[in-house]
Amino acid sequence: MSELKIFLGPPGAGKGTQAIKIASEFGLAHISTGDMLREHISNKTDLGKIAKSVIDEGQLVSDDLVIEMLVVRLGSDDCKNGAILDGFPRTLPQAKSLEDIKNEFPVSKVFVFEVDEEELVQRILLRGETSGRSDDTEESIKVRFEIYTQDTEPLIDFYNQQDKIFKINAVGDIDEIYQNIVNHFN
Ligand code: B4P
Repeated sequence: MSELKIFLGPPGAGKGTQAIKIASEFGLAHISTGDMLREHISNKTDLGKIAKSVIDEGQLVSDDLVIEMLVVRLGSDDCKNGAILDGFPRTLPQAKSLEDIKNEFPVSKVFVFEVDEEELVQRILLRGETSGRSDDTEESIKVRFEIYTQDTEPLIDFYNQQDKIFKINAVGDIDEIYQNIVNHFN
């Protein structure tokens, strides 16, 4: 049985930043569906060609494609000790797809990253100056926030009903936020 921890939060909340550090600390796989999709785009795969314009507009890639990509990834050897899911699930159908594999990959905890919108916009625009990410634009950010509220935020209720939510104040010093997650990780 390989437990999954989910990092949930709006774009720019620091999920990726913390997931890399925590995965290394606990010897878990770090699975970022955003990173995987960007890799498909740069390798110009069929999935990458579909995903490119969707991501640039700030929309979500279709559930079927992302779910299939994730399930294949979970089959890798490095997921045997468990994994951190960074950016998945983002919709109810995605969350339900994890229920289908819960005997092998149960979700044990969901960390919700809380940051106010003004701070998020600043972070993403700052990152956009150096990352070269074509979705870090004001236009795309607006759509990404709307989609977060509409499609992803309801997952907090979904996992609250299973008593799996732990809220993290994700504003402030990166090392302090990291320590707070470590203290409540298991
Ligand atoms: P992601 O790659 O997941 O992008 P994101 O939501 O913007 O989060 P990200 O990980 O980049 O931000 P982070 O909080 O780490 O997704 C990109 C796109 O891919 C989506 O819009 C969607 O189109 C598609 N996609 C991905 N998953 C999908 C799915 N499951 N279903 C459908 N489509 C999917 O970091 C933000 C910045 O803040 C960084 O620059 C960091 O340095 C900085 N930062 C972090 N912590 C900080 C702190 N404490 N103080 C100040 N700055 C901080």
